[in-house]
Amino acid sequence: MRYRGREVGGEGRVQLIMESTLTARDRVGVQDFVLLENYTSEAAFIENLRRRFKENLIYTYIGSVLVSVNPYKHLEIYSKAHMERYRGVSFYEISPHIYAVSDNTYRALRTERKDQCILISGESGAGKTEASKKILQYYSTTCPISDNMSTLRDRLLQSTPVLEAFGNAKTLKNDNSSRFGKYMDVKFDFRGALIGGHILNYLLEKTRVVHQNHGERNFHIFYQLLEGAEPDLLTKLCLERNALKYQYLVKGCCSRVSSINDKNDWKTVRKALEITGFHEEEVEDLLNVIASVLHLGNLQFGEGEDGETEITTEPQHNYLSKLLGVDGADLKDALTHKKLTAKGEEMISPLNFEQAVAARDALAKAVYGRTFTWLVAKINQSLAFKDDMHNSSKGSSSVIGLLDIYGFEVFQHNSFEQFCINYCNEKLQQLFIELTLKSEQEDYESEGISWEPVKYFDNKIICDLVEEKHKGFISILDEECVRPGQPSDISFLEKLEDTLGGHAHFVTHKLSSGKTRKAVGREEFRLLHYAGEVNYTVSGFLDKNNDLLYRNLKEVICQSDSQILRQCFQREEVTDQKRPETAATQFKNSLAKLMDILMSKEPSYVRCIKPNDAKQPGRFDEALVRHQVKYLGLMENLRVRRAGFAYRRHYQAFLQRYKSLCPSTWPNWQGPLADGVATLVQHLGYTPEEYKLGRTKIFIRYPKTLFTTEDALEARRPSLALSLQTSWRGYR
Ligand code: AD9
Ligand code: MG
Repeated sequence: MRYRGREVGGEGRVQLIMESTLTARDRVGVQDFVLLENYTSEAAFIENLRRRFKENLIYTYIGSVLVSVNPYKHLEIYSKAHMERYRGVSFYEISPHIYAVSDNTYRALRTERKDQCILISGESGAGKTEASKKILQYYSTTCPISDNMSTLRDRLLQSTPVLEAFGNAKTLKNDNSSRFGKYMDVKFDFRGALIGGHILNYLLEKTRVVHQNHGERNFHIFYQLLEGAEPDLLTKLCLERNALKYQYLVKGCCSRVSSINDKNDWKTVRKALEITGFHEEEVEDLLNVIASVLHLGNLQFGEGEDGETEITTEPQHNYLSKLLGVDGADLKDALTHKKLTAKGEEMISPLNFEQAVAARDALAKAVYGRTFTWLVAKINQSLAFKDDMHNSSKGSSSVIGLLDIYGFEVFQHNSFEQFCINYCNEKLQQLFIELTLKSEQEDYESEGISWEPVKYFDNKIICDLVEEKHKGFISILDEECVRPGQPSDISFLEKLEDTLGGHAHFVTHKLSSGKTRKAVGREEFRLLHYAGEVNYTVSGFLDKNNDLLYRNLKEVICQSDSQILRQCFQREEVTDQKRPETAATQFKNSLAKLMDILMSKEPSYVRCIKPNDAKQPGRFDEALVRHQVKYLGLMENLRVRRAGFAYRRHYQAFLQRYKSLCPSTWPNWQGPLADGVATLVQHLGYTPEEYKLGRTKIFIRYPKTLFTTEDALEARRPSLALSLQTSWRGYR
């Protein structure tokens, strides 16, 4: 086999040649699962992954899908020299890499002039965020940059540490777990130069601000601030350096993590804030808000002489009103009373102890959550494409979208947050099915190509269970939240049982016979997700879905001196009598919009696999990997890929590109396009086994066939072939 394209040199070429010899193949496996002899065997699939993993070859293809196994150690494969090796080189000419996917997507954007997206999926800790960072680094380093956007490169890269500081945390699954979903558009002008970026963020796990499970931490920024800030700054924020002093930081009993250096990370984040365009006053304002959350956590309540709840920690209250920039007496009132409107009249009623604690926590969550959204908006301003400066490229920009969401997760106790995260993963899996397994097979059908269908599990049934109108999980939850009377988490569970009782993927204690193996507690329900069974504790679902913040607390914060808080809490919200959308419905709607965005683009996939639960290098837990291979549908993916055709093109495009290789089609073919393509491939010597002609497209079975044709084109017209390097995508 001859390898075409630019000189890849160095390790890339050596490895490629090694991989093509039999002994090396025995040792390092095959770089594309399509080449596996026993491709229907799951054991052979896993053995191939294992061999490669042991040799530090963490990337393998299934056609154009990249499978990535987390090495849990630094590998010397991400240098600038490595990036250079992948530039302009087709998929199959060089070892699999995240840079190959990045480059291929970029070239597809340029040659096909269609927006692209890269969807990164896998469970918590599988390496999604790291993969998305590598892609961003690749574009920032290798793509040209628009003249008057010279700082964009740094701003794009530095947006990551900022968002990770505020939106990531240590969980039991991952020391740097994303607790928000992130979709980022990287924008290019018509010449392929970087011109900007835009981030959409999805549902931050706000509960973490006030509570962490054992072995977990709050968001990184709190610890970074306490460890890294200069003494003067801490004094100004009325903080002590010791994280153990803060109630919101001690719930998980794990303020220090061996893999994390909070002090260094603080320096990185401070610098990153500067680079991404935050002014000194804004940073000051931001840190005031962060510190005020910590003081809120230390605010305590007791019973006053009149029997009413009152704040018993006066110093904390003073710090708080100073840092929030609000009137102390108003804040005190709002934390211990609620304002109700009954029959057009306003009434003030005192909160009992539990209600005051809940109001305090709700304020902490709202302040933090909205500040996070503000942060994303600020970063977007700094990455914004300045349209007026770029009149020449107006209207002709294109984007590559990067999706890095929170991965599927199952803990000992799972609540509303895990429900949302896992639902989000269901949606992403559904998209994968729609766009690969299903559409691939539909394409054969509509083109009239004979085809042995591949069976796969379609998780649409679970998506419907969650989101169907009126009888889906979220509808039932929303209805229970507004029901008059005394709705509770338990009454919600009963409603679920009544409505979803017969569903194959829903189980409760009462309904548990035969559907699952593990027991379901009386206050739990179980969803049989595509990625595994998860028991959810129903407690807290109603409150978290309502996400209620008393109106009088909002009123106080609206009047804050803080610019950030005034932008986050606006007057209209207090006066608006309309009931806001519940958290689950907002999330559902934002995911639906996200799916539309992704569907409008040409997708590429990175499927991340976690090799062990201990976060350790070198350990490959076969059972764990097998489970992921199963639920990610990788075997089905491979079967569809193997049984089918690696490449397809509309007749017009195929003929246009290769017509110069055949005297009968050059310079112009006059007859029907299908006949022209048939004449061309006959001249090129394609065997019937190698290709099929559909209604509108030619289907080519093996990459080799196309490589040979590309080689012929290159030999004939070297300059043209290089400039038009085919974007080599299996699922096109
Ligand atoms: V979660 O759903 O946000 O909880 P991710 O994003 O899938 O999860 P992440 O990318 O954060 O996982 O990876 C977890 C850890 O694995 C990282 O902090 C690294 O320590 C490690 N990792 C992941 N990918 C790589 C890699 N390519 N090289 C080295 C890696 N280490
Ligand atoms: Mg992540």
